[in-house]
Amino acid sequence: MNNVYPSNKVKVNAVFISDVHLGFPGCSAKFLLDFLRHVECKKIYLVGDIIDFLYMRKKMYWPQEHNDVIRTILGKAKHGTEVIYVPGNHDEPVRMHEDTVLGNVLVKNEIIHTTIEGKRFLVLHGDQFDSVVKYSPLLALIGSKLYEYLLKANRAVSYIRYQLGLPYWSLAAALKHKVKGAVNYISNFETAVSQMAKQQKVDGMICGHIHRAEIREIDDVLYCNCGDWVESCTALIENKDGSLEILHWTEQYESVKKLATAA
Ligand SMILES: [Mn+2]
Repeated sequence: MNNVYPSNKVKVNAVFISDVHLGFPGCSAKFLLDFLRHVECKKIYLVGDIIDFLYMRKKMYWPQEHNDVIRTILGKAKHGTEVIYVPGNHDEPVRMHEDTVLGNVLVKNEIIHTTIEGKRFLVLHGDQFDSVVKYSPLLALIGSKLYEYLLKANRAVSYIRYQLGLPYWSLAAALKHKVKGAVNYISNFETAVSQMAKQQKVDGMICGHIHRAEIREIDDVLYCNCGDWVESCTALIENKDGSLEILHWTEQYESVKKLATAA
């Protein structure tokens, strides 16, 4: 299901976003800002790789839009939204601040989220499975120079498609699905995550890390991945009725724009 939210707000219980990669040129801050401005929720979980310290160690990159993302999130935290920051491997330095509250944002390396229906989900970034899942060319790609070029090409393609009035399409994501090793890796990762959910006796897992949004039942547990804001611009949401759903914000964004022009 893909609801279109015109001028009104997306009202949900909880929002889960991961792999934003602020400080990395591939970050789609514009779409994320638009999403954050449209969403109203009780809780926001930042599921890791929000700030790309790994990239910034190599090169400093911090445009205004990246600052605006931080300001918008802190603004929500100040005005009653509970914000929980679950760091990932690209923002690993934050992990040593577990249980600290930074600007109304609570840092937790992992945390249980209970839905309105009472279902329990373990929330963590997902790099914890890197040692279990066999080496992945896909993960080696994320954050590399090649990935950066790929995303640049992606932006060029997006711009042309936009000019032609075609919907958003991710070159990087499309290529990733074509690489055989990547597909195997994704399924191994999903299996490893689900096994952990069973061990921890939770109803499901919510993670990020592999830049691929998904909600799928695996072996009686619900595997949820928030996706990313580099290629796919996706968020996982818990609706008012407790159901979980993936929002593809580029689609929402375009629908809203079309409605606005039609009006
Ligand atoms: Mn990661």
